[in-house]
Amino acid sequence: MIAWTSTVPENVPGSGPELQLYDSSSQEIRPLPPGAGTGMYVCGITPYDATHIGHASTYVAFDLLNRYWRDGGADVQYVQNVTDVDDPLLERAEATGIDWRDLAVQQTNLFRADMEALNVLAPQHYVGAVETVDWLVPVVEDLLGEGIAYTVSSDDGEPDGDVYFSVENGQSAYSGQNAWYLGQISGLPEATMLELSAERGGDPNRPGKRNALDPLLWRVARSGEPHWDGGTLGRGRPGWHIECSVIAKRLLPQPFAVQGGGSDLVFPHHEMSAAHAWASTRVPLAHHYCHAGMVALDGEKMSKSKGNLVFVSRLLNSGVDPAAIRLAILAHHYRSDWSWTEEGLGTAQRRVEVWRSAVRRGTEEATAASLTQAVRQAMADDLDAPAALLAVDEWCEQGATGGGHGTEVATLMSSLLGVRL
Ligand code: 5CA
Ligand code: ZN
Repeated sequence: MIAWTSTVPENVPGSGPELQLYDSSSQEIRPLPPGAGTGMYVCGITPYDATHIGHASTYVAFDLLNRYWRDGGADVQYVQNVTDVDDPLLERAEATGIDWRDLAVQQTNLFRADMEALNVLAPQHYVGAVETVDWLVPVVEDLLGEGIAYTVSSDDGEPDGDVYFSVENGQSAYSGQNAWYLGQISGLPEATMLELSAERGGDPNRPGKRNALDPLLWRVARSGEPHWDGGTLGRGRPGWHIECSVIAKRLLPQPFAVQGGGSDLVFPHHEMSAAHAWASTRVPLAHHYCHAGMVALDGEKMSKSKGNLVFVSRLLNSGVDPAAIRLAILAHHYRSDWSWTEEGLGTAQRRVEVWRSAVRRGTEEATAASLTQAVRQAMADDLDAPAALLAVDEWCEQGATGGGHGTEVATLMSSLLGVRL
């Protein structure tokens, strides 16, 4: 699958301090270990609906990381998936009478256009689940062979042969340093895991499973559902967590630096993706597990049933400046949960204007250099975009007094913050 197109950030002279980044697994802000590299896997969309501001906020968060690494001269390896076959996509296609493949293509195209408008740097590898079934089947076959996965047959009306990952065998089969255990990534108590599993695509109550939390690796073919050749698994389609786990470890050196996504993916998705990768290779999937906060609308969780989704494409079509959308997002720290409001967008629109005229006025060379340092310092501190924005605001008020160096500041804004004025 091809990604979207993006412009390589212009070089800003000098470089910033070492990045301190929050890791959900250790619950600490800390630097990446030496030699961790700059590989990043960010969980992509399930393309059944347009990109809402919550999705956009998550991709903008990881774009800040990408930009900070690049600013330090790193050759960032960025991989993102598209969950282009999964229950929500198939259900939406069925409900709207559109072929699921067409729906996925339409929505992925819309997502690409949104990412381009928001100036999010493209991944080097943009991979659909349906492209990777051949990668995944042997991994599941091996897990079955080792007794870490098992097939379910039960008289619940479902066909026999769905393959599940055994969390118990996954954590007891290998021990020692770095060994995966249930809770390693999420740190959650089991009762919460059970609730989240039911809410987020799991099937804790399915009869025949060894442990309620065991996630699906391979779903054998059902009539009316798409299916692929699964070798000894029989025809079927992949489970969700194994998809990301297999794509990530196939395209990045394991362990890679950062596994990312929204905080709704901490459990079960990232917990189980890490479990699968560890069970297959006895190597951790990633060094840091990073999560962006959830975006709501006017204080209420954005949800399809409430119909309160704010789509990026709709904002763009109504003439909203993409730089203002980006600034409205960046006004919140990436880890905080926040609400999209008209007021927040209004503030961002005014900010764009103030920044534009300050850049036109220009600044002294030394003032541009100290602003650059302040922005880098803020970004190195767990990607503190709100602090970076305040530093720029202050510069607009006090530092943009002319002097011919406005272009340097515009480059700083666009290269590190992705804000194209
Ligand atoms: N395809 C899977 C990941 S493999 C998925 O979660 N798709 S998604 O379309 O539901 O979400 C795409 C990305 O946006 C994920 O990283 C998810 O964590 C993030 N996300 C979803 N809703 C929100 C929200 N309200 N606020 C912030 N991020 C969100
Ligand atoms: Zn994922």
